[in-house]
Amino acid sequence: MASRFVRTVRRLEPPPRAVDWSIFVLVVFEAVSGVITLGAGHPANALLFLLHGVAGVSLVALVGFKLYRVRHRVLDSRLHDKHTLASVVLAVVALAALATGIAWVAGVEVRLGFWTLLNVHIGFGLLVLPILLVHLRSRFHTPRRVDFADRRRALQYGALLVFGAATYRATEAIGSIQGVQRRFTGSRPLPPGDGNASFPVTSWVADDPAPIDPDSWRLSVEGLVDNPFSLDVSDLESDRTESVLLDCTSGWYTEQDWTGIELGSLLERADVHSSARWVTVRSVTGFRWSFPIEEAAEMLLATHVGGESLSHGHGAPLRLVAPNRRGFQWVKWIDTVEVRRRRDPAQWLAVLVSGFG
Ligand SMILES: Nc1nc2c(c(=O)[nH]1)N[C@H]1C(S)=C(S)[C@@H](COP(=O)(O)O)O[C@H]1N2
Ligand SMILES: [Mo]
Repeated sequence: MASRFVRTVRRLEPPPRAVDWSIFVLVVFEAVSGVITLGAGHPANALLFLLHGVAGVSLVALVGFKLYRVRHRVLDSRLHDKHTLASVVLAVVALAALATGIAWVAGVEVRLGFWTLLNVHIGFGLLVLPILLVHLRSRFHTPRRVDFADRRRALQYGALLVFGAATYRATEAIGSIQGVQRRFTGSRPLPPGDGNASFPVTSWVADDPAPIDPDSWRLSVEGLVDNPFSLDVSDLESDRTESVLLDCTSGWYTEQDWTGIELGSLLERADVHSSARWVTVRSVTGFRWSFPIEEAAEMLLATHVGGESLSHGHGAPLRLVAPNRRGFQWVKWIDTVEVRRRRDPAQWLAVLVSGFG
């Protein structure tokens, strides 16, 4: 019985070079799709999250074939060479990325201090591709046509995909049996509650400004406008309340009532040029994100959450509410709205380094 199983599995194993190159292709796909999903908050992107998961499970099978094949080279010290260590590090990091991703989908609840399992998955995931490139420098074999051009290959890859999809679905089912709901982004709901205290103060990397003095704070609306102007705290007339879901890449979400002013009303007052296409919303810390102007016009600059004035940690006196955008784009402690022709190219760098030094 067991040996029959092993024989069946071995029949599904593609030849070594095909396994190795498939691993490479899937790792590149996982790295790229993983990074893209971080910025994807709209349900129209749900397929990308699904493919990322299915490809991850398929990788488990391929990595299993690979490790089984090279086991002697790792376990027998006489077969070691100067590249063995890097290969072992690669195996450990790749398995950690796969295991944490799968555990997250399965609903496992562990926290490593400040970090959720999803954060840890992202961390290991980002390491895999660079280490794999180092590994390839010493273990490179050009792909050969004969390893791929074979009818049997199609069957093997078909089986791999079915395995990936079925196992991914089963893993999700395990999560939901445990009562862990997830959005298409993978994020889990926080316990229900309203207002400042009901969701964590979260910063993308290191942003942590001193509380903002309401007497000296100004909001400046500038850029491609005929009528630049600035407001102080007493000018903020919050008149719109909306229930909007905030979904952080750390893996949690919360739906809150946000009250504030419509960004579009400020743009109207500023009289934007016809050449304007983007709006950058910037924090006192330099942290910023840009949005297409039509989308930005619908957004809320919030002063209140759940009927309470925003706390400092949640972005007082003014923070962006950006529906269908990931949490890191919900800029806190806003002091500038800049109308532009193009997207701000430095924003990725700004969100990563903001708060350091
Ligand atoms: N200026 C600034 N705004 C920011 C951040 C930041 O680090 N700096 N973090 C973002 C991230 S990652 C998230 S998830 C949300 C979290 O909002 P909260 O702290 O009110 O929960 O704020 C976003 N806005
Ligand atoms: Mo976040």
